[in-house]
Order: sequence, then structure tokens, then C-alpha cells
Amino acid sequence: MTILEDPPAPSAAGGRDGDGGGGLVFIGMAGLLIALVATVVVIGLIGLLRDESSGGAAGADGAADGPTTIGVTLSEFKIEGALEAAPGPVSLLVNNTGSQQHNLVLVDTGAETPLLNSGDNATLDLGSLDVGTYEVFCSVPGHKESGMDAQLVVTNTPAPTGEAAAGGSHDHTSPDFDADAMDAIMVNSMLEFPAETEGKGNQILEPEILADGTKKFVLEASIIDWEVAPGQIVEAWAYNGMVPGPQIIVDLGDKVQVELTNNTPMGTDIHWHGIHTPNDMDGVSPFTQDPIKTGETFTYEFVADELAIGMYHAHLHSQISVVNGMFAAFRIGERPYPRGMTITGVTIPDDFEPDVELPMVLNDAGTIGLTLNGKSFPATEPLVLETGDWVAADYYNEGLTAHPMHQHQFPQLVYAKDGIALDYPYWADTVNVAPGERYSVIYQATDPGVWVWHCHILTHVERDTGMFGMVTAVVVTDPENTATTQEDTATTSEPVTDDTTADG
Ligand SMILES: [Cu+2]
Repeated sequence: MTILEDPPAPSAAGGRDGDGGGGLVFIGMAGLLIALVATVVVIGLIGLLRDESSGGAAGADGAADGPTTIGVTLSEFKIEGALEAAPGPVSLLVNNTGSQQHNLVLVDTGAETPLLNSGDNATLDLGSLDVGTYEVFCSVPGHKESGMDAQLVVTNTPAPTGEAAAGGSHDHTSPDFDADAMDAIMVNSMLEFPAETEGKGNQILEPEILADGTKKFVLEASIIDWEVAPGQIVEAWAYNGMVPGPQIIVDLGDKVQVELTNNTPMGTDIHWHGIHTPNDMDGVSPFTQDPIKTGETFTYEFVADELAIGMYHAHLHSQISVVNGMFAAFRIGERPYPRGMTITGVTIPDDFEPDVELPMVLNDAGTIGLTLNGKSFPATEPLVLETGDWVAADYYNEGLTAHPMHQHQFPQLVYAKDGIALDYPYWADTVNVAPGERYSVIYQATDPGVWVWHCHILTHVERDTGMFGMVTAVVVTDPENTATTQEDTATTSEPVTDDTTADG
């Protein structure tokens, strides 16, 4: 530092006056630079030696007879280090071990490090500090709010070791929870996947074919015990004893009858969501029909005259019955696959057929809670595929909030919204599905492995007791090398295949 305070006499300013002085000035500047670098290196070495000789960061000798150097580590999103010192000169040796840029600022004086790239470090001289508590933080926008905020304590009675300084609530090296235990809980909860539970929703309902060709479907609404997750039995309001209720799939032009018997304790009805019907079949009591009282039966009758990727659910008391399980998928005709279209450079073949079709019914409320197809992780069903398989999935949101459904690795081609074919399909790795909406996607499992598929509202999939809720996985095996993936992941799974989920 002395060099800067007492610069050599030949001034740089003089050199700029004439070309002839340039070489000398350069040599002078270079010499100055070398001296400066050497000094910095020496100071750095002294600092390191002092740091080592004091047995660590916090000036363990407790004396104020020299600068205290404290090692501080920055990462996402925390400031770690034994931030305690005796009164006197304090400097921080700041190391960015994170993956993003960070810095460190002392609030009281504004002293700050430069913006440090990943792996960089800097020494921050804080000057002489009196007894007190000093706030340091990272000034990159949002980082302080994310946790990069800590307190440096200057005290006459510093803790004997750096570890003890961790007792302060702002020292993030020792959180007031058992981090190892939380790791174990989360990992163990994930390893329970896939777990077996009683009951399976979305089973395809076979019709009775009447004399005139009408397809007659029979439904019963009742309250059942439903195993949402292993050992977690809830009172579900269900159609035909399953959540989601049975899928109804008819052809375009079919005459349809649905006979509903209500064995729930409240009046009900069925609304055909996204299905074209006469008004008196819309299922909105009391406007279009009387409520179907407990024990009563009502028959809906309409012609399936428009293509649909729709749903059916109660309308009366939906705040109880629907969120508790009275919802299901209803499809008319073939899905409008974007055959022959080229979307962002990818051409869908004229004869495209998916290898697997499945409904993905979302719920988040009532007794059923945060679920995919009526099950909470680890009871959600894995989708077992071979490399190259195409999946056709229809999202249906029967819950009360939107769910951004994210498929790892494989972009989803959104080709229909609410069953209506899009003129401009688009690729997305995350598809946000609001209540009442349906999005129809296809994607190709191009890479082997276990790829999770989940709602990206993270509290819909993870909590302190482990992974749960709206997450499942696509397990892709390589038919040419089955040993690697199948052994690890697929042996205990109940594969979802076209046999069990696709229409017949
Ligand atoms: Cu969600």
C-alpha cells in the first residue's frame, strides 16, 4: 500500500505530453506494476500465514493485536463463515464457491468486493471495527432476499472456536434444523416410488349397446374409501368407486345415454364439460334440471355430435363433490393429432400414432388433495416406455389452482387446447394448466433413463416430510441395452401401457 501512497516522481502526466517519453513511462509503469503485484502477493502470503497461525478464521487468540482475517464463502444462496472477530482491523477473505456471480457488501461502510465470478475470491478490508453487529450481504438483485444476508459480530469475548459462533440465528453454517435428517427424509421418500395402493382411476367404462345402437353408460355416485398414498385413506366422492371416475370414450355421431344413480348424501347432477349437448342435458340444476336427490336416478341423453376432449363432473355442490373426487375424462372421437404438420422444424408423420395414450387428471383440493390421476407420489403411476416411443397425454385440471406441468428432457408438443385443435401447435417443456382447462400434448421419449414429470409449483411436490403430490416419472428403457435402466427402476413398477390406458 505504501507504493500507492508515495508514488515515484516521474509523472505519467509528463509522459503524455510528448511521444518521446512514452517508452520510459511504459517501463516506469511496468516497474510500478511489478512492485505492486509483488507487494500484493507478499501481503496475501502474510495474511494467509497469519490466518493459519491463528488457527482459523475468527482471531481465536481473542486479542485485538492484529487484523482478524475471516474466511467467507458465498454460494446459492448463503453466506458462510465464522463471522466473529475481536475489535480492531478486520478483513474478509471472500470466496465464491457458487455457480452464479456474487459479491459481499458491509452495510455500515459500503465496503464491497467486486462482483465475483464462480470460483473467484477477493479480500475485503473492513478497516478497524468496534464492538457491535455488522450486516453483510450480496447486492446482486434478489440474492439478499434469497438468504445471502449475514451478521458479523465484533466482540471482546469471541467464541473459542469458529463453530461456536454459529449459534447466532444469522449464521447460516449451522441451520437450526437437522439438515442431514432432512436429506434422508427426502431421499427415502423418493426411493419409495413407485408404491402400490388400492384402487385405480380412469378405467375405461364399457357401454351397453341398446337396440337402436345407443351407447348406454351406467354411473353410480357414492362416498368411498380411497387410498391416495400408501396407507393414506380418505373419504372420496367417486363415480363407480374410483378416482378419477371411469373414462367414457365414444365415437363421433354416437347416441349416448348416461344413467346416474346418486348414492351420495347431497343432491347432484353431471355437467359435460367441453361437450356439446342440448341445454336440458347441460347438468346445471336447478336451471336445466332438478337436482338428483339421494337415492334417485337420472338419465342424460345426447348425440356426440362434435369432437371433444372433455370432462364430466358434478356441478351442484362442486366445492365438495368435485374436489373430493367426482370428476372424470370424456372423449368424443379421435384426438386431433397434428399429422403432417411441421412445428419448429419437426414434422409429424402423416400416419402418426402414439405408442401410449394417457389421461393426466390434476387435482389439488378436497380430501383427494395434490394428486395426479387420484394418487399422490409415491403412489402415482410411472409411465414405462422404450426409447423412441411417442406419448399422447391429455391434461385435465379438476382442481382449484393452475399447475405448470413440466416433463424433464422431452419437449411436449401442445396440439389441442380444451380439445380444440390448434392451427399453430407449439413445443413447450412446461405446460400451465388452469382449472377447467385441458391441454393435449404428444412427446417422444428419445433418451433412456428415469425422467420425472411433475407440477412445477415446488410445494405441490415436496415438503419437509418428503416428496409427495403431483409428481411421477417416465421410465425409458433402451431395448438394445435393457440391463441398465430396467434393473434399477422398472422391476417393481406397475407399467402404464397402451393396454391399460388407451381406448380400445
Ligand atoms: Cu401444482
